[in-house]
Amino acid sequence: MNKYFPEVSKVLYEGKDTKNPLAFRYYDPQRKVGDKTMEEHLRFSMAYWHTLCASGVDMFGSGTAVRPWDKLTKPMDIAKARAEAAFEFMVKMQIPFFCFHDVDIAPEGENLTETFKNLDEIAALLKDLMKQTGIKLLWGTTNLFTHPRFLHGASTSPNADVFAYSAARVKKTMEITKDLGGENYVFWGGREGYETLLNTDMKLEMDNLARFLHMAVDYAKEIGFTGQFLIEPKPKEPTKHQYDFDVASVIGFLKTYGLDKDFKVNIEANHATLAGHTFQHELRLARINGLLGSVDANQGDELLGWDTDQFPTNLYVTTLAMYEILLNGGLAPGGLNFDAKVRRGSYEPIDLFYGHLAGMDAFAHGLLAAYKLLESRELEDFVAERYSSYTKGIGEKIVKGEVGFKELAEYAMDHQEIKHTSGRQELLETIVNKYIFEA
Ligand code: XLS
Ligand code: CA
Ligand code: CA
Repeated sequence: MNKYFPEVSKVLYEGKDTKNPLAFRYYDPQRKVGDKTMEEHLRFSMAYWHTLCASGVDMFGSGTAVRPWDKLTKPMDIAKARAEAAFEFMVKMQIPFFCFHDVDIAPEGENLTETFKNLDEIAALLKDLMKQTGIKLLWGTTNLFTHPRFLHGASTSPNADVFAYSAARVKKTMEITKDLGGENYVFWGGREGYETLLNTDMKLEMDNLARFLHMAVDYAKEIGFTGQFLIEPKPKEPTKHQYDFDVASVIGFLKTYGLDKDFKVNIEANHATLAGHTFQHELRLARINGLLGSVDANQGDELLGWDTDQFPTNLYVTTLAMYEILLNGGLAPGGLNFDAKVRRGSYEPIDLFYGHLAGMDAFAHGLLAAYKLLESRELEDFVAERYSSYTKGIGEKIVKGEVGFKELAEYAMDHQEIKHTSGRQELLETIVNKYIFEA
């Protein structure tokens, strides 16, 4: 496997003092952190769409990326070259998982029959490459947003034929995901939302989205697909408002429609920021509700209001993300999928390696810092003490449900002098920094 990226050999761990730009400084796959190796903690995954398919096209300019298959013209030849290149890339980067949309791996045909035939052919090739390399499928998903047929949405389209067509596509990708041993299946509703309420039956659209997801659950049972179903929240882009706005909206939706036992969430860092939350907030909310399933590891730009899907390099953010993930007991069967693309100006194949390397080292560093932070219990002890009034006296009675307003009012009459303690934010930030410096 040295055909597509001959300029790069396998990227290895060389430690933090290495001068080699193509070596890991922190990611040492077999290094034990607690009772798991780094590889087991982090479960890195490559996103097929960005790494193999993105051309660097933007609203103002055409593609810039130079790729090894540029000279090929037949769509199926390109698809095969991409598949082989994907596995060469993952082997060289030591990435153990990948994720794909149906349209990333194979070109659409003239009709569903042709599209499915193309998919089957490439899926067979992927299966073979997976067997050769031991690389696994983290999740599959269906692209229900690029083609003009989805211009009004997929399962939330006002047109029932689009609902049916979308079902056919999800059914097929689910079958392929099952056949490839995929550990999860993702639903991201890029066009499941609206542009204006003036033309929108919001109630029917949300009911239909739920109907669609129930049908997916039923079909998975029918074919024996046991992977975890994940919903990926995003507040907007491409539509003005998306129903899976953020983790809180998804929790409400899943509970309203009786889907909360069958789904967890796939949290993308950049989507959290678009929703006006920190990445840690979204991870925390999902975790405390038992719904943290997987992560799309990337970052946005603080000055831009759109989804830039950059490789994650911010150590503060990766540390606090790993802190939540460790408290979650890990992500498996989910993982850390680099839903990230190189910048348009980083158009050379080698930039794909630099991008993933940056992200992998940033998360490995975050893991080390978060592990030590948790081991020290400095934050946990502080928080426990901060809420200790609920472990005794009136607080304990509140928690145990032993008092109501009447008893509380009586108690308050006798305890009107309230004593606070400092929140110590600056001290706590210094503690977090200390573990980041030391990792
Ligand atoms: C787009 C989403 C998408 C999902 C999978 O913003 O991140 O790529 O992860 O459809
Ligand atoms: Ca994503
Ligand atoms: Ca994104």
